[in-house]
Amino acid sequence: MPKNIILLGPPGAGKGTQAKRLEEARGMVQLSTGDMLREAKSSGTEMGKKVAAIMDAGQLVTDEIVIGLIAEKLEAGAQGGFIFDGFPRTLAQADALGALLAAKGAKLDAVIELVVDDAALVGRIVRRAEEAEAAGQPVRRDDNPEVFAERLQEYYKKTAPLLGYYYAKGGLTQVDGMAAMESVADQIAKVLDKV
Ligand code: B4P
Repeated sequence: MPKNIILLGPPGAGKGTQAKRLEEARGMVQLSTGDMLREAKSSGTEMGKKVAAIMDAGQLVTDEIVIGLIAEKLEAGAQGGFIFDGFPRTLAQADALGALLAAKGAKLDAVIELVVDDAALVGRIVRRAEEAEAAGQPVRRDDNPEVFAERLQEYYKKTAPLLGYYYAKGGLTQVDGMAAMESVADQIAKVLDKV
């Protein structure tokens, strides 16, 4: 049975890291709106030009753009189910996702919150930037302490309300995102095995 899940959590919580592991381990399909937007940015499309400055400032891209990207990807379907990584990030996006899934006769099977404290988050982001630089790879323009502070503020203002939204629907499970990556993956596997 395909399982559709959301990975929720602040920037740098490890949503992308865990989504990639789930793709490999379970044949699920990762839908990362962050990756989709970065791809649009680097390919220089009209949409990419529109979103570049917003992302570089650590703010959220408009609901309309992001919901459009997800709606397109859902069309293709996924045998193992979808991992929504970085989506939804607002209540409007959460409502839209519910409607899109319902229109396909599908539903959400789990919403998993990766819980990580703010100090650890900024440490991870700074480390990622340093590692990329040392390896001669491009550094994400939003991976620096100043922009990160804005990303975190956006999270608490616009995304954190989703925790109560999904909790009220009875579908929110917290996992300890401060643990080592392997251990976070084990915790997520246990949640998925139960649904
Ligand atoms: P995203 O790409 O979603 O970026 P993120 O939240 O920073 O990443 P994530 O939580 O996946 O962390 P990761 O695994 O990489 O968003 C970027 C921007 O795109 C947003 O600011 C916004 O502008 C825009 N955007 C995206 N979606 C949107 C939406 N729906 N609506 C509007 N705008 C949207 O991990 C980070 C680091 O931690 C890595 O270096 C990793 O190696 C490390 N790490 C992971 N797990 C660890 C662990 N357990 N222990 C130690 N380190 C760990």
